[in-house]
Amino acid sequence: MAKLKFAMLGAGFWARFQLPGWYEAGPVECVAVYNRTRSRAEWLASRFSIPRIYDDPETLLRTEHLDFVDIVSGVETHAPFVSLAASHRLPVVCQKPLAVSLDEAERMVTSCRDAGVPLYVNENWRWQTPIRALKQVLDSGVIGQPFRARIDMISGFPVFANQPFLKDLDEFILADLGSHTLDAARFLFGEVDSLFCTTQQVHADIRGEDCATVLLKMKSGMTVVVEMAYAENHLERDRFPETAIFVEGSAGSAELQLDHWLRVTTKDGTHIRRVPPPRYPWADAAYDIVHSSIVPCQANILSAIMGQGPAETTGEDNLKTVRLVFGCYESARSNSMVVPRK
Ligand code: 89V
Repeated sequence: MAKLKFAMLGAGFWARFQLPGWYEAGPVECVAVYNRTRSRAEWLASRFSIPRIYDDPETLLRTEHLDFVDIVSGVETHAPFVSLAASHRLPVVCQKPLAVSLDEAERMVTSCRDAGVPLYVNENWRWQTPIRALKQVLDSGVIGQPFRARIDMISGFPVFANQPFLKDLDEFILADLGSHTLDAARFLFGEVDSLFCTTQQVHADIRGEDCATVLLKMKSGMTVVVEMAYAENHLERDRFPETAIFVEGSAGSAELQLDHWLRVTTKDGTHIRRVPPPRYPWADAAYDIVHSSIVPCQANILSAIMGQGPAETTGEDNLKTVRLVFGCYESARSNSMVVPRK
């Protein structure tokens, strides 16, 4: 099968994991890389044998013959780069968070839809092996009808060491991590009716919030609490960046515990198994669970680009998660329950 040719726009921290992720995901070839700082693009190109380097995205798109574009640059570049790819009528895969504001995200999705250009979001959290295993348990019906759940990603990990730009964001943990955890909530439990959120800033030297607590009232009637923190404090059970999830159902409970243990309790007792992610040599061991989830996420997007079936994390789908993220900011600001935009 002929390889799909793509270009990567951005050569920062995530590019060096998303790139090998594409090679695991299917028949692709990265033929060009753009970065504003050319030396970073050169570094990525030499490490992954990418033949051509650009420091201007317009020149890249005018010159190269591509099947799709992968945007891995900073969030402020997502809208202009998506629009650039769309003007070349190329399917475009964009990093999360999709946009700097809800209005901008809405415009990106609408303009791609109107132009008939497929837009996908590299929203990988829901593709984590343990989260998929938990979803299978819920779908099997063994714990009955879920009525309450708690999702937490509370970590003391020094997240700013690898991603220093996160310190400068006015909106931090809900945008960066909430994009993932709220998407996982939608994946596991369906759509949200209304929400309430509080935020805190523990680090003195950052601009945004590094702690958030969200109460989701789901359309199904379920209550879901999502807790997030990057307070860089000392936690006994810190396993960055794993998500712990506890679900109560009418006939039992299911719990995803740290170190990938999945416990399912029904009237017959507790069944315990370990559901670890695959290990890839290119993944950073500290981010294993996240880096490994890049592969099935990109494989799913690739099969859609190749016309072999729908993708889960389309722009349209991700917009529902973006509405939750910005609904949370609105709730925290107004100290009130918010109905996310429809
Ligand atoms: O996956 C991510 O989006 C990362 C991290 C896990 C550090 O939040 O930014």
